[in-house]
Formats: sequence, C-alpha cells, structure tokens
Amino acid sequence: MAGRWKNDLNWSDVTPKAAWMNRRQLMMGASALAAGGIAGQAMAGLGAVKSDYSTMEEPNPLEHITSYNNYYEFGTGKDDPARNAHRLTTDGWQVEIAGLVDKPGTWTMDDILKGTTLEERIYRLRCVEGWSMIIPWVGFELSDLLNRVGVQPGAKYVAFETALRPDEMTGVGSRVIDWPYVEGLRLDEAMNPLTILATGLYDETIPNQNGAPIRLVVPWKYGFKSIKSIVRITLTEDEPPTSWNKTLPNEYGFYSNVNPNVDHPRWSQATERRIGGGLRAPRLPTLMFNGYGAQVADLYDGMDLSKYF
Ligand SMILES: Nc1nc2c(c(=O)[nH]1)N[C@H]1C(S)=C(S)[C@@H](COP(=O)(O)O)O[C@H]1N2
Ligand SMILES: [Mo]
Repeated sequence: MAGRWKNDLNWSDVTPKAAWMNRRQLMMGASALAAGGIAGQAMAGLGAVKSDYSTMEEPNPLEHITSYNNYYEFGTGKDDPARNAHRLTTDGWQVEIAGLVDKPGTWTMDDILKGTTLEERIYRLRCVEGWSMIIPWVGFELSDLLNRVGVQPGAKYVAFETALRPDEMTGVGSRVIDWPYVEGLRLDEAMNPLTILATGLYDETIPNQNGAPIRLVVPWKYGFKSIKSIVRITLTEDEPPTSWNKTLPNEYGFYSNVNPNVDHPRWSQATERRIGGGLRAPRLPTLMFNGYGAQVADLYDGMDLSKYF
C-alpha cells in the first residue's frame, strides 16, 4: 500500500500466508494448552499490540517455553520450575522503586499496568549455556516505567532483585547462588527500546516458571540477565552486583552481551541449539548481540568486549 510507514506493517503483511496461518494455528493451540495446563490464568487474552521489534522467526510453542526453564529458586533442573513454581503466590505483588528517582515508592501490578499499552515482542532468547528459543513476550518498555518515576541525573545503573520466599521457593535451601537473585544494567541499556518488562507470553498472563508477575527481558544479552519475579528496582550511581558474576566472576561478567567471538571459559559460544529442533538438527550460528546489533551495538562503541564480557 502506498504511503505506509514501516511502523504500519503487521506481521501478516510481511509474512507469506501459509506461515501466517501456521502461526495463528500455533497461537490457538497454545491458548488451548494454557487453558488446560496452567491453573488460575485469566484466559481473556491480553490483546497486546504487535511491534516492529519482533523477529519474523517462528516462535517456540508454549509447551517448550513453559517446560524447559532456568529458575534456580525452584531447583536447578530444567523441568524443576514447571513442577515447583506454582507455589509462588503472585497476588498482591508489589515492586519497590528506590534510589536515585524523583518518586521513590511501592507499586502494585495495577499501578504499573495502568496507562500502559502492552506490546507483543517476539524475541530470541539465548542462554549462556548454548541453547535458544523464540519467545512471544507481552510487556512494555522499561523506559516507560523509569520515566514515570523520574530518573535523577546522578543515576548511571539500574539494579533489580527477585523475590526471596523460602516457604514457596523450593530451591533456595541450596546455596548455589547467594539469594536473592540480583541483576543490573547500565542506564543506557535499561532505556534502550528493546529492554522490556514482561507480564505475559502468548497473549496470556506470564506463567510462574517464566517469572510471574513481572520479569526483565534484555534480548541481546545472555538469558541470565533477564531476571524473573522482580520485587525491587533501584537506580544507582555505581555498577550493582549481579548474581552470576558474584558466583563465578571469571565466567560471567556484568555485561554478558551475546557474543559468538568471546567463548565461555568452558565452552564455545559460536553456535547454539534451538530448543525443539530435535537431536539431529544442526546447531545454529550464534549472532553478535543475538542479532540485535543494529539496535544496540553503539552502546558499546570503543569498549573491548572481551574485557567487558
Ligand atoms: N530470579 C531468577 N531469574 C532468572 C533465572 C533464575 O535462576 N532466577 N535464570 C535466568 C536464566 S539462566 C535464563 S536462561 C532465563 C530463562 O528464562 P525462561 O525460563 O523464561 O526461558 O531466566 C533468567 N532469569
Ligand atoms: Mo541462562
């Protein structure tokens, strides 16, 4: 159509009909699965709007996304979170926003979602362990929330903290990590439009094992930066501590940008295994910044990414 902006393009406009049909059928299948499989979910659909930031790749089915997880608070096995995370009570959830902000305070999920337009963001997720998935998140840009609280001039970093509930979290008895799980971003990374807070996936409320009721998603960084079930966001002057860096500082840095040219000390990061591809599927090449270089490479101009790994 003449005179249309890039922003007007829908997924269906730029995708062959057959692929679009497949995806619609997949979405319907996922909703049916969610209805039967995830207790207590609101099934009305979140009605999230499409986004140009979404990848055209076929999303993994909900079943993969909700059954193969890393959420160590519920156990270190990939199937532990799906088995145990139903114990997490998300009713009455509150997020404290603190530090160098004009309006510090405690936010309910209603406060956070009021006036926010939820978007679908279909992103690649690349775990540092060497596997990947395509996930249709629903959420909003972190910058929206930070602008609402007013970031003060001295703030240079954003720190995040996950809930710590020993009564509900069956994995925190083991000290793999010095709980609570904490993460952080530089302020310009946090304000990048790709950085979202997700409250849903596949147009439904986010399942507990994926980080209900609100989790960070930073698609150009290894998955462990995308911290789940957030209870505190703090604007700081200094680089905040991060859980995997504290645990194994030689293996996990603060930045943790997906980078096929900087190997993990114990394995190559050049390729990845797409979950659901089957055992004989060839590994895929891992892309610099997980394929999001056009949006984020300039954040790291002049930085040696093998030093700031
Ligand atoms: N609080 C918390 N957040 C976490 C983790 C965790 O163990 N605890 N695991 C991280 C890792 S290693 C990955 S790969 C992603 C996985 O997200 P998913 O299970 O929704 O795919 O969550 C990240 N966020
Ligand atoms: Mo990960």
